[in-house]
Amino acid sequence: MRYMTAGESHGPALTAIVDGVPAGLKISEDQINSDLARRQSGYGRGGRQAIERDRVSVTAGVRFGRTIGSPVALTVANRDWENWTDRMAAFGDVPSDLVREVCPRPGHADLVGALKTNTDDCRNVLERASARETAARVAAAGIAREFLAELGVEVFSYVASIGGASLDEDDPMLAAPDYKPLDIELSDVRCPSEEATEAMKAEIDAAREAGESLGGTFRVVATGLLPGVGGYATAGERLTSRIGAALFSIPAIKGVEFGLGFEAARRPGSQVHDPITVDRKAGFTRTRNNAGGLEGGMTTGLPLIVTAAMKPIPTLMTPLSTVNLDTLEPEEASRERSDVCAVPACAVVAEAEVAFALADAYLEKFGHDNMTDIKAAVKSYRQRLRTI
Ligand code: EPS
Repeated sequence: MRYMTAGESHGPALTAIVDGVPAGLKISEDQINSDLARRQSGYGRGGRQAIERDRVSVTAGVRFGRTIGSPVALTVANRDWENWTDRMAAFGDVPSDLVREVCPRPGHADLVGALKTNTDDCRNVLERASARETAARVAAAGIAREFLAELGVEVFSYVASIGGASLDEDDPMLAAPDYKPLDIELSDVRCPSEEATEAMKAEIDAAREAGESLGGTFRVVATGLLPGVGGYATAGERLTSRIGAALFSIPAIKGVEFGLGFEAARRPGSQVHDPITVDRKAGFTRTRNNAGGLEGGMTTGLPLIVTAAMKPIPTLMTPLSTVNLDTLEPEEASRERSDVCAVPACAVVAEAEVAFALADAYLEKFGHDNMTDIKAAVKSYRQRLRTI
């Protein structure tokens, strides 16, 4: 299962096409819309989210609520488009009063993108490099999430830190973090602790006051996984690299850790690897989950736990210095309307990327054509594992 998106931040709409979707999968528009709303939420978002009310429109591949085995096309309209029709028109003459973006923001794709594409207007780059595109990813991932849910796999996320404020957790690798979804979603920063939520909001307030922006870390957790999904034999099969690449494809992601992550490099082997036990009913399992649910590039059957780090958003209301592309003189970077912090939203996008990578690996193992055959293959595999 793969997706591709198109669309500019202030163009008419974002579009996604998902292919490799099996027939007979139930799709819920409401579920996708609720994920889109989660991605829009979060303390620290800027004025744009007051304009947008992201809703999906499914225009291909689904009939009477079920997939029919053809590519699924999804669209999310940009409500802000009506304010940009002249500046972002697909055709017609360049408006005489058009203000080009010529002061590239350090940390954004503006400068390198403009050099690469030979444009004198960074808007041609920033419109697509904008994280607005991730709305299309979340919509598209609705297909992957429904597929996984049918097979008993759930994907959720929570924010672990914003700036200097962190969630104080017991060792999350001892077992799966089992926070209540409601506690996460009711928090303004999608963090399951009220105390940490308040500390994170205070960091965001201080950053806004100072014209700053903030990054942070979050975890994505997938439960209900079968062991042996992914592969060890070739580079392309390894789920570690596939999920890693998927997460690094999200704008602003600077680090990804599986399970213990970098901490594993500081401990001796006996305190890193997870002892194996066997249970007559459940089959093989582990006494802890330092591996974060992946061994040898395959799922172990324990929850997948992956932590990602997001850098602060490059648009600063107290801008850094840059160079004007027209005059080559030093100037302040442009001050686009922006978010102070988008870590809670980014965690929802990361759920989408993890869901795609897992759905793709499940389809590889259990077949592609239709849900009946896939479920039969999953059932037979489950039975074989229990009879070991
Ligand atoms: C973004 C800048 C802001 C964000 C946007 C990403 O948009 P605008 O320039 O229109 O105020 O709100 O994110 C979204 C629109 C979104 O839906 O996530 C940027 O420069 O990357």
